[in-house]
Amino acid sequence: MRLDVVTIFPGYFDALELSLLGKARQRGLIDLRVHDLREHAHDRHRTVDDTPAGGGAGMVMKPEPWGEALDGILADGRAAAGGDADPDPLIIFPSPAGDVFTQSMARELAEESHLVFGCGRYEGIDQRVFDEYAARGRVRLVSIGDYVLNGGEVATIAMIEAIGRLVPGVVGNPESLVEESHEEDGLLEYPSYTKPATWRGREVPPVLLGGNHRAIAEWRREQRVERTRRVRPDLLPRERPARHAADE
Ligand code: 6GU
Repeated sequence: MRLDVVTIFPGYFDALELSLLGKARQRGLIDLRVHDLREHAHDRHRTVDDTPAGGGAGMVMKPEPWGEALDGILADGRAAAGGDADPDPLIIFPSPAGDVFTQSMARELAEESHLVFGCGRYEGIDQRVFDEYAARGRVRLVSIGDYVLNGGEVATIAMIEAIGRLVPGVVGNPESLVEESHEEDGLLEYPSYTKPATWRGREVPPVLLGGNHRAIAEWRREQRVERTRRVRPDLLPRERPARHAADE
């Protein structure tokens, strides 16, 4: 999978040299390229922002550096595909105004061969950049949740980690992918324990030490349902609405 990121802070993405994703890059499973937007600003101060048309607070990212950066990546993607059926890359702009990123979206995006992330800062990117690339190909605005970040970088790292680990071969034991929160049946994970059997007077639940695999599986299932009911009831399959006493 090829991933391109456009940002004014390439340093954020050093984190993706670590751990599982870093190894996947070394093994050639993930080809991640980080581009500094300022390389495409040609004035003396390498300006990427300007005041908003119509006035107002904050600054807006200028369209020209974005156009040059994205055109370069798209052209390079076509050249790398060598004239083959080049699947049109999907351009993602992290934005609190986008569709909410979920595990199901991560699964969908993991099927793509080329994703481009455009990380905005300040009050956002000139709208014509979205309009231009949406007219020429596929563009999505994606939010990682209902809170405000200073820019798209941290959101992009979160998305790349969630998507990257679903790329075949990235996670060594594919079984570890299915038993997780938000996978399989949409329930949260069960609590995990290891040795010692007693720590600061706290015991590992005896069922886990009893060797009865059926009982362990049942206990884990109960824990998942109970935990989900307690912290994320919105994730539970819809139960029939409780009948009012007056209906009896
Ligand atoms: Cl994708 N970007 C920004 N700036 N803030 C966010 C976000 C994205 N998702 C949630 N908050």
